[in-house]
Formats: sequence, structure tokens, C-alpha cells
Amino acid sequence: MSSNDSHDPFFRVVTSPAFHRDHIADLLAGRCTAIRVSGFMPEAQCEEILQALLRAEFDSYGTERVYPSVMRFGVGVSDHRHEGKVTGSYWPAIEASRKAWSDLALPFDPWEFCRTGLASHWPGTVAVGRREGREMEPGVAREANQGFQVHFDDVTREFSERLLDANLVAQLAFNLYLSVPEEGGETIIWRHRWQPADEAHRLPRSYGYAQTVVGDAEQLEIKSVKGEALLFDPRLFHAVRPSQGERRIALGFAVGLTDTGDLLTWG
Ligand SMILES: O=C(O)CCC(=O)C(=O)O
Ligand SMILES: [Fe+2]
Repeated sequence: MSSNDSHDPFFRVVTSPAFHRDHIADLLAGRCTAIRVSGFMPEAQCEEILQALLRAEFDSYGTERVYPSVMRFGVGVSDHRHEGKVTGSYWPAIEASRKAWSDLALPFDPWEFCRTGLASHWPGTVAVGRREGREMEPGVAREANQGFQVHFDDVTREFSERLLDANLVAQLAFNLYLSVPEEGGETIIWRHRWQPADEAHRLPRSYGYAQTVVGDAEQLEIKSVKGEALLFDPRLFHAVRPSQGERRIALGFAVGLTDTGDLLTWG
């Protein structure tokens, strides 16, 4: 716990056997911070994806911006951003990624599996987001053995133009853990949203911030287990602790709520 004793009752993790509509609404409204669904994907299917990924070659994110390095399989749109705009390299990268995923020859589509699980109790549709009429990347497999720096995710601030062909009113982050280390690898979420003065804590040329940015804000620590899905509010500063032993591999995507009540996903 933090050194600050005052507790916000809405700063909490909900654990549930499925993604219920009320919980997702609570998360979007700020009445909770994260939803954990353990056993979201059966062990055998996690293992199938994991073994296929381990046979494949991961790329690293731009090592200048993302340090310590995070390996990925798939395309993250923030790697194709320049001065608040999506660069021309994005669509060819997606084409290459489609081929790489299809070469894994998985008997099912892991992203569709995740979307179906999110949609099970949601009244709107859950679909991959589109941009300029084209389907975006459905998600990215990420291996972050050395963790993620303290950061937040908010495409409204990252991009000066509309990223999707839709009006987004909120953004969430989804992760499904395929392989988790015994030691470390915790996801930490702080009860602190970006404010302009936080820029003083920015790490040079990085996506991240020094941990001083969160001061003594309340924090939640989530040690996920294999097969578990985590949905959280990524506008809150968060980080992943470095790990030892087992590789830390997760499937992740962003989830946007539209002004028509649908959930759109992208990598
Ligand atoms: O891997 C995690 O637990 C969280 C990664 C992250 O930064 C995100 O999903 O936005
Ligand atoms: Fe993040």
C-alpha cells in the first residue's frame, strides 16, 4: 500500500468469472479500476498460442522509445506515429503481421476468442476498430520480461487526429496472460491521471516516466496468473515490474467505447 492512508473506495479491482456488463460499465465510469477474469482462456488453448509464438520470431519495439526492450509479435499503432499522426508505414506493417499470424497456423483466432469473451454480456458489438475504412491490427503479443516503465495510454492525447473511424468516449486496456513468471511481472496501477506538470518527470526520449511522477498516490498491484484476462483503465499511470524465470508473454489490445455504445479494439 502507499504511504498515503486515505483510500478511494472506487480505486479497486473487481474479480469475476466473466466480463459482466455492469463491471465494464463501472470500469468505464471510474467506479472500479480493473477487472480480473481468471480462467478466461483454458490452459490448453493458452499453451497452443504460446508454443506457436515461441517457435516464431518476435520483433522489438523501437528500442529508442521503449527501453528496457519489449518484444512483440504484431503491430502496435504507437510504433507508427509521428507528430501525432499515423505514418504510412502502418498499413504495410499490418499486412506483414497478418501473414506472420496466419503462418502460426493456429486452429482458432486468439483475438476473436478475446473479443467474444468481452462481448459475452455487453449489449453493443465488440469488433476490431477501423481506420480510413480498413480494419486495424487486432492486437499484439508482447513479451515484457524486463517490465514496462511507468506510463499511461490515451490515444486522444497521443494522436492529434481521430485514430479510428468512430468517436471514442473512453479507452480501456485488455491483456490475456499466456505465460507468467514466478517472481515479478506484477502490473501496478496508480491512482494518478496525467496532468501537465507530470511532463517534468518524463524519461528522455522514452514512452515512460520516472516513478516520482506518481508521488505517494494509492497503488494496486496485480499478479496475474496464466489464462487470466485483465481489463483496466490505462489513463491511470501503470507499470509492469521486471521478472525472473519464466517469460512474461501476454496478448494485449486497446478497447475504445464509442458514442454508439460499441467496443472497438486495436493493437
Ligand atoms: O502487461 C500488462 O500487464 C500491462 C501492459 C500495459 O502497459 C497495457 O496493457 O497498457
Ligand atoms: Fe500500458
